[in-house]
Amino acid sequence: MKHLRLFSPALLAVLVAIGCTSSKPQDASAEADKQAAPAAEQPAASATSAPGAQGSGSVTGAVKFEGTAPAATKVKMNADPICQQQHTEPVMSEEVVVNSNNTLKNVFVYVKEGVSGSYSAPTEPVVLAQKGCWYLPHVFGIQVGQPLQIVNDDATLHNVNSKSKGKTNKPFNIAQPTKDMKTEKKFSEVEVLVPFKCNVHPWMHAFAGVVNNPFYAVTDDSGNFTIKGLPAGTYTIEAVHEKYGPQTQQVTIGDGESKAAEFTFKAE
Ligand SMILES: [Cu+2]
Repeated sequence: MKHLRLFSPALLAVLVAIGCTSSKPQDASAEADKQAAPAAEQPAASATSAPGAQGSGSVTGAVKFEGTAPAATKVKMNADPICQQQHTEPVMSEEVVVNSNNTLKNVFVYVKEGVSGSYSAPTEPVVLAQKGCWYLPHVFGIQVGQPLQIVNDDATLHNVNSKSKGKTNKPFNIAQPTKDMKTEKKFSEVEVLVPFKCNVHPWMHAFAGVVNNPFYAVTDDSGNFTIKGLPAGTYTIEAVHEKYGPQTQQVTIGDGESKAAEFTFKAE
């Protein structure tokens, strides 16, 4: 037990809480993951479903923000010097990021209804980095069955705690004690949004929009989003924000047509 002295009492408490006192990655829900694995290998739609079409329509728009944005809070990382020393500039909370043009960043926008056919998951992984004790990206989309590669870019322990509430998506809780450690996960069903947090650094939060088609986007520094490649049809578009929740609207697009959609979230 001598090596345990290397850890601070806080880290030790976390390690004990997640059942990890070795230098190897541990998965507190490994057994649950094993059971869920067959489901994760299945495509989103049943095998009898026809392949989904690629079209040339698009939905482009912005997510506006009305009212006074909550004051951004400065993140204190002094609990872990390895985190703190990687930042020369102040790090601000990303829970609500209002852009200079009064739009909202990090809103997950996707086609909730109206897509037919099944879309196979890309084999290319989505990468969730932990760099400077910060998740990059903060909000991201991923398809059912697509690999999620979780990477530790820091020379400190991170714990990745997924709080999935799905029927077949299992929450997972993994420790990545060393730099460059990688863990791959998959989701087996649509779930928007799946939160992630780090038990060691409680300021670390990320959110995944798990969908079963490639028609999604995340709003950028100007609050804009574009969803391309849609076949002609009538779709329910949903915009989801981690604090302000979901909003939906219907859009009908013809072949090759580009339609605008605008959402407005209001300060609480
Ligand atoms: Cu961490």
